[in-house]
Amino acid sequence: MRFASAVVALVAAAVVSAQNQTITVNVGGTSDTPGGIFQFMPNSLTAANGSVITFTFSGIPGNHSVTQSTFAAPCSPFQGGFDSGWVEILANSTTLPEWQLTITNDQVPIWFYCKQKLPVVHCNSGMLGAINVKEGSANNLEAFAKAAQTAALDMHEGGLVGIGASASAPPDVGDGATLFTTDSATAPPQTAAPTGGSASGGASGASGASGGGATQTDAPGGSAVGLGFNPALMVTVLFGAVAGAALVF
Ligand SMILES: *[C@@H]1O[C@H](CO)[C@@H](O)[C@H](O)[C@H]1NC(C)=O
Ligand SMILES: *[C@@H]1O[C@H](CO)[C@@H](O)[C@H](O)[C@H]1NC(C)=O
Ligand SMILES: *[C@@H]1O[C@H](CO)[C@@H](O)[C@H](O)[C@H]1NC(C)=O
Ligand SMILES: *[C@@H]1O[C@H](CO)[C@@H](O)[C@H](O)[C@H]1NC(C)=O
Ligand SMILES: [Cu+2]
Repeated sequence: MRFASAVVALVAAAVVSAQNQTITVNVGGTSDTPGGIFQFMPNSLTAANGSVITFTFSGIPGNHSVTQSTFAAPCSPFQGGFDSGWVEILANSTTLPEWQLTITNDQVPIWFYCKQKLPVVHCNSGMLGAINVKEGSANNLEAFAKAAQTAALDMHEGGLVGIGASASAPPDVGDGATLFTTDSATAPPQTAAPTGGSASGGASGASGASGGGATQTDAPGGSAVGLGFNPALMVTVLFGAVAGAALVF
């Protein structure tokens, strides 16, 4: 049932077009959002060279990324692909961090996903999208989404410059959010440096404000928070959820 509704949601997704326009994609929903937390809205776009896509991290609370993949490996980074890093937004945040991506080659399809793994792999849950998919191609969003449901997650870092699209700066997180460029929750060993990520130094350099995350020692523990948060923050998040529910009911 869950599978069927996910596919229906993808088929029904709006296709947004732009020529030298600024288009906005919302990154992450809330539990009230139709389609849920784990999605990009819209998830299918057409954008010509020079168009700027503004990814607005709209899922509050949330902890999401915009990471380029290939069609063939939906939940793994494209070597030399773009990567926003994880943008963590706490329940009490009132700011919506943004990240601008400019289309540099509208002739290549661009596939992207969220590389958050807690409490479930967001990519497996449908948090993915596509730009400039060729009409009629078998390599379409529906096929990509289907493959993503069982694809292995790879959280290696990309850079600012991607294939077919590039950013000139990391996400602007302001005061209300934190940018993570490595996964401090489990501190996985870096087995290999990503190759071809020519601007990754710039992205890493901007992560200075996120050092607090490195002090976290909790095991991920498969928490049910639903937003990629550590157990240490569950209390805050649950409290917020209860408070929110109290307002609704
Ligand atoms: C539109 O995009 C093209 C391709 O990048 C660029 O050459 C042109 O200057 C842009 N036009 C405007 C008005 O921004
Ligand atoms: C938001 O919550 C965090 C974590 O509980 C806290 O550290 C921060 O001070 C709060 N910020 C505001 C503006 O209330
Ligand atoms: C967009 O830019 C790429 C890279 O320069 C180029 O190959 C492509 O033809 C351009 N698209 C159009 C419609 O001109
Ligand atoms: C957000 O995700 C990053 C990457 O997984 C992680 O390092 C960080 O601890 C997460 N933030 C919270 C509050 O769990
Ligand atoms: Cu996500």
